Amino acid sequence: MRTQVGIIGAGPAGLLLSHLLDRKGIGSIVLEKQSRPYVENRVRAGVLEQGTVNLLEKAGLGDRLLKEGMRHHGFEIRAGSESHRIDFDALTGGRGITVYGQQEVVKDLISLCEQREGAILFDAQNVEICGVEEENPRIRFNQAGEAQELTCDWVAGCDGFYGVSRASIPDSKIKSFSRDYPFAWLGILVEAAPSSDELIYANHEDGFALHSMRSKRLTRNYIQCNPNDKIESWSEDRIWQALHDRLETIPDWKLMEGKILEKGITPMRSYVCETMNFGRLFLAGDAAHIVPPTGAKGMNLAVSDISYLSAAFIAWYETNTKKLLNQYSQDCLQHVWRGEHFSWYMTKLLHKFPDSSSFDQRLQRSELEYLFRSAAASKSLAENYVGFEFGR
Ligand code: FAS
Ligand code: PHB
Repeated sequence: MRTQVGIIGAGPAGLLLSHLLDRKGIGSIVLEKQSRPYVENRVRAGVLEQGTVNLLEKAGLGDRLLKEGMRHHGFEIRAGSESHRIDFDALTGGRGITVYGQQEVVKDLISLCEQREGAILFDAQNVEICGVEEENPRIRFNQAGEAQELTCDWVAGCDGFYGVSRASIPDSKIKSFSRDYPFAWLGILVEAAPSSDELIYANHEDGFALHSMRSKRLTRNYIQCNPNDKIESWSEDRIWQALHDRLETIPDWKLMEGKILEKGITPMRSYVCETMNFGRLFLAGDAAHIVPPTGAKGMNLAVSDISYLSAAFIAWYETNTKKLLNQYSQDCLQHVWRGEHFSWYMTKLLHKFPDSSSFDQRLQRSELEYLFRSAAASKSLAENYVGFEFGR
């Protein structure tokens, strides 16, 4: 098999890259180890930054997104008995976020990519990247028990944190930066109407909680839990009790319960791989970096990487220049580190750190008090949350 760009991973990064290249007549094949139903039903991110919405709309993915996506103009932070609204319109001159599940973006991208025969190969097992430093790298894999080999000009590693791409770069060429947090998030998808028009983040003495949503009939709630907790040790009653305790801290507000459709525990870590490219292999999205979801940056950073990588590949094929390819890592990492810092800031601000000293606890309380009374502090948080323009 032969294509111009071999893409590993059919998540938001890999699928968006394939679609953006196709719009410029550049061929690609996406190799995905899971099945199509698995990929389309995996519940993950929920918040699209302004820049992500703009890019998806420009790329012809605006229909369902603008019809079914929920445009939000702010969100609420609760701490103690206080509540503070971050007003995007007043603080960012009208930029905002759109709540639209990551799996909906993935479904939209798959239905577009599937219009191209063979663009995505699901159930591709034992993927192995060979010859990344040669002119034509090859990707070996198994599909339906048959050994296959895909020869390409370039390889895009969009296979997430546990994929094979980053592992294909010699350790000596990688500088890793990481931080593990002493907690995880337990998330539930619930058949219930949202109890608020906007997202509510809560800093509570028992731990963090978040009330989010997916539609007028679906909500997405999270609580901080221990990193080693097993989902089986959290009964539905225990989950709801924690959510009520941590979110119902202001008068006359109740969290609506409903049927739990999905529940899971996600570890919390920050990770950055410097460099994001080696030879003809380019990493994008979670394959190169991970953020704690408190800042709603994960998927948006993946889209940001792809805005740079697609521009670099297009420049190569259209003008035979490598300038954008050569500066790909540098372009992405500046944006990635901004996202890393903001995600760490939001996580530090809103979670209960089991080993925090009384001094640390006073610092956290002072940070919240300052945020609640200072327009400058709220403006800084707002501009980071709605995101900065990225890419080319
Ligand atoms: P992805 O991980 O989405 O996609 C990688 C794809 O590569 C997957 O389909 C995988 O099956 C495939 N793959 C892996 N190894 C392969 C191999 N060897 N061969 C072929 N294919 C391979 N972000 C937020 O902003 N908010 C959230 O609430 C949030 N919740 C999350 C919950 C969970 C459980 C996880 C794991 C992540 C969450 N994230 C969240 C982050 C998430 O949204 C990512 O940032 C986003 O999926 C990044 O997209 P990709 O880089 O495309 O990677
Ligand atoms: C979600 O709706 O899944 C969500 C929203 C905001 C976050 C994290 C997750 O910070």
